[in-house]
Amino acid sequence: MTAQPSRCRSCKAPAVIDLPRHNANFCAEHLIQLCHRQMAKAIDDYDMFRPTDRLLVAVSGGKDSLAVWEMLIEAGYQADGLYIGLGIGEYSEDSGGYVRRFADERDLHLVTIDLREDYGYDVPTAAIATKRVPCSACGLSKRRLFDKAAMDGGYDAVVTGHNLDDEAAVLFGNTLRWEVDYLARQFPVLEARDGFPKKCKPLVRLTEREMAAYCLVRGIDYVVEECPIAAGNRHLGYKEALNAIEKQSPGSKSAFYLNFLSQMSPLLEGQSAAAQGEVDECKRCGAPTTGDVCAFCRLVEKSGTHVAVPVEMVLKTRRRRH
Ligand code: Q46
Ligand code: ZN
Ligand code: ZN
Repeated sequence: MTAQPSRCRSCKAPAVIDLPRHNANFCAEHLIQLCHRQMAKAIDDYDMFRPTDRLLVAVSGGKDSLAVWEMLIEAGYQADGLYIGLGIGEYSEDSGGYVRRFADERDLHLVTIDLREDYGYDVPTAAIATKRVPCSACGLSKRRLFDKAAMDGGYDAVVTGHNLDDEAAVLFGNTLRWEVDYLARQFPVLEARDGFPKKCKPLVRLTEREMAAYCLVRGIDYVVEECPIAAGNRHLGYKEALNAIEKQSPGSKSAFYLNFLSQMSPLLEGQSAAAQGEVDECKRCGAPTTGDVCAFCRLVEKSGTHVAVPVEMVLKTRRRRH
């Protein structure tokens, strides 16, 4: 007896993906519809933005950020892209190529910043020069430059491609350590305040697997390799742990994250230290800061005068520590 091919729940055509958490299979067309529906629900439920808003999508060249950019354009939003060249060896060269091709093919407006050309450093050099963990130097640079590009360009919100797997993994880590301050800020929308733009994550109801399938059926070419610095980090370990739980009990991952948003988040309102603290202006760049000079300007100062460090050196140092 031959096994029956699985059929789409909506139209009974051959399915391209099975989604145990929805207890259903979908064809390409209905997978695309499902992705759009889930994005629209997140935008609506968390009051992210309106059709007249100008959006700046932070694109890395990976599947999620390119997919959310395309989905927003298709849904009728005005969305430009922002790409930051981080100087992480071949990975950055490749990812920049994917982003530029994506924007060119669709005639979309892309804003680009290159850390080395525009600020005189790159992520591996900043990590060594400031003795920060590379992802911390990288995250600080990205946050500041996303904020600056959005404010300078008069955008209404910065959009990122964080998906359900990303957010559930961060929530898992924050919960394991009961990081109340981080938990209080872990919401798919951060409102604009004190010189920071609004930030939104429209893909929080969609999984990594769903986004990969979306890109496949839409023919979106993206950088498949992860950033080499991410290998072996805690975040990936949390994702694997959650995937093991999800396999045993489909739907657990979305329940863990979405029920946190509906049931725990309201109880944590006002708990964030950042929401309570006094904010000043950085003496050098005018960005909001709690000290005289912001952490980004201090990082640029130290890293810009440091000899350039190749990414391989950062990876070697990490391997020695493990
Ligand atoms: S923070 Fe870290 Fe990512 Fe930057 S250094 Fe690579 S892994 S790219 S999201
Ligand atoms: Zn179908
Ligand atoms: Zn500054």
